[in-house]
Amino acid sequence: MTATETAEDVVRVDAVVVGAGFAGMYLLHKLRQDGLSVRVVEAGTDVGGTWYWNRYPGARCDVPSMEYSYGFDAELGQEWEWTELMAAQPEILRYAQHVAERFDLRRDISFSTRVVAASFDGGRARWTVTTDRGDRIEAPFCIMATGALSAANIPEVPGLERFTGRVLHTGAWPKEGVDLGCRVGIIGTGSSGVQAIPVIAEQAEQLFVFQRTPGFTFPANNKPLRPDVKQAYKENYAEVRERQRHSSTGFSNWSPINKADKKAPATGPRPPRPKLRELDEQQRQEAWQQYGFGLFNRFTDIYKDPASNAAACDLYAEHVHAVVQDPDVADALTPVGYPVGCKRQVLDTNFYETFNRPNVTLVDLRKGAITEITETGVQTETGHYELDILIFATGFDAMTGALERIDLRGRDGVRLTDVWAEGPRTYLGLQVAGFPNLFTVTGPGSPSVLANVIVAIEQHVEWIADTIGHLRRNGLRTIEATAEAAEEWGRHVNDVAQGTMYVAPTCNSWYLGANIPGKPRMFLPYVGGLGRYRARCDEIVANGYEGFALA
Ligand code: N01
Repeated sequence: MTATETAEDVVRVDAVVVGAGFAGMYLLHKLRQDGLSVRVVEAGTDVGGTWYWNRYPGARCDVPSMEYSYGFDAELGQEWEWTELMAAQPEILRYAQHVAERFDLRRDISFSTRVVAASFDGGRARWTVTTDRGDRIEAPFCIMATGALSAANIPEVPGLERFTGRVLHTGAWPKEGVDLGCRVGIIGTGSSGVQAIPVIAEQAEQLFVFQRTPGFTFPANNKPLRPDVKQAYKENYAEVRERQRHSSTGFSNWSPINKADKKAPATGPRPPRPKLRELDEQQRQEAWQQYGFGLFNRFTDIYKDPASNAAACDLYAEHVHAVVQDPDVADALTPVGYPVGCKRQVLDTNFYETFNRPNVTLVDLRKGAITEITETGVQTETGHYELDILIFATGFDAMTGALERIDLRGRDGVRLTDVWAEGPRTYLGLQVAGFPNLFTVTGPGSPSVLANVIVAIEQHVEWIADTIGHLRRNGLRTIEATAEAAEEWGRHVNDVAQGTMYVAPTCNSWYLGANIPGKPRMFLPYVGGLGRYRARCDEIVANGYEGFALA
């Protein structure tokens, strides 16, 4: 089927998809395969989503490439050649472009076009999507593949408009690249900042790092992908993908080492693993010597037991001081006052070492906050820093921002921003009560950002496509989450997060919406695990779409 264009320039299709990142691309392919006409609207000039926008120096993935890739097409898995254990942004973008070509996706994508509004007409059971170019697209189904980390957050700092230098955000990096051989300032030391800082430091005349909260970051240990490892994966891809789908985090935990080389499993009950807090000082130091940062994976009590967590934080602080030569800078880089495991794990390459360079200055905003941006730089309570380029590595209005920036109206014109005024409520992260036939991929309340996101995306896309297929086959026009089911799911999302470091009282993270002033504090993703979530979604279907109203 093809899209129909009418005299009033309304494009009519079976489904409209917002966003051409990994979710939007697979949705287009899958729904097309199911015989639907689809129109995808994308703000960028090409596919790739996150990997299109985040081109900052040093941007790369922290999930192994062999598993951070689509699993829906076996041939695609065989033909694509990753070069590194964890791929850099240009390679992931090339992969997305390859997928677009392989499945002929671009012909149904409107690029350089941003969706500004979408509203539901209950009488006709149709969504109308409006873009910044004045296009109107009508479809019974509207799917928001807008990404969980795509609405860039630029904090309101007085005077920003006066700055005569260049202002950039890591999440909207210019395609043509940037000459950084000058005085550069960067605000933010989350995943993006930690990746960018060592690479920018090599190019900049001077780099000023404005840090508000020091984070925990672990060495990425990235390396070229060994041909035999790649081969082993490819030979076993069906098993790897299956294990990914049913795991709690979207990782297969499959080892490319020949099973025959592995030791036979020990028989009898396993001795209990010691807890970090049970080790005395000497044993703790020995554990550090033996495992290094691996210790944080080995002693999982760190993430549940505050005493173990405090012991791990002490060890971490010692490491920072061992690497960073200036003790004052090391102090400033040491996280204090919140537990490890509260914020998203960060992986780095030479982050701490970078602060030993003569052209790098750490500005500790805990000693004096930014008061304003001037014509020539950044003014803090402790000094003025002259800059040519100011980079915001200040993250995103995560999980809800991209949806709330669109004027989204459901049944009877109700606005999403009103419904979510006290915090987002969804059923499974897939639907919002009052918004029939609107689906969100990796929405709040889904495992998404706590899992290998491509695996999470594939589960959502397949569930949505199967649901649309079910409606069409059965002559049903609408599906809508009930308010009760959404409430119940919200309670469950909150309940499973309790007792984890993510919601510790001293924790502030984008998972909790704490990075955006005024955003309701609520744990946004589902921490119950992707495998369990998948099983629940399947069970709901088996029970006749329990919690949804079909009409
Ligand atoms: O954003 P962040 P990010 N004044 O929100 C600081 C994914 N990702 O873009 O902690 C001064 O984590 C803020 O300070 P504080 C990944 O899921 C993945 O780095 O709020 N500072 C913090 O230091 C990640 O978690 C990859 O006090 C301000 C920083 O800005 C997510 O994206 C790579 C400030 C923001 O850190 C977001 O990461 C990159 C202000 N007003 C990203 N406002 C990989 O795959 C904010 N900050 C490896």
